[in-house]
Amino acid sequence: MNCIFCKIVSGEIPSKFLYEGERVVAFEDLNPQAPTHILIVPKSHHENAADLSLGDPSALLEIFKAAKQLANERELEGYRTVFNTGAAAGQSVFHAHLHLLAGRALGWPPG
Ligand code: DGP
Repeated sequence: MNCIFCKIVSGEIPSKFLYEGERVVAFEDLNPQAPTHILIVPKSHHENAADLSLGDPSALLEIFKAAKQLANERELEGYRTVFNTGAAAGQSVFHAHLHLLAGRALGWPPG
């Protein structure tokens, strides 16, 4: 399988991990949409968050634990967490990942 996030998780593509736990890693988004834009990624490969919830629910819990830890470390006042699911919703990497966004006013409804 030619999955870019599997290659980052395995170390085949070197990355600086901002968080590493038993089932999850986090690293900066290549194309940041806010001053803080971190991707929180399960080590196991699942196409999207819903599949992850069935295949590796512990990883889904750890993703939100990592989000809280990263937000606390950065003393973020508030932050947004997003799972894009499907190309129509903007998903471009089909390995589940949570976007953690902060550091600017985040409009609602989202674009
Ligand atoms: P999504 O569009 O929700 O599937 O988000 C995928 C994100 O992944 C997008 O914001 C850009 C980021 N991205 C894609 N390739 C790489 C990469 O090789 N390294 C890093 N750090 N981020 C990447």
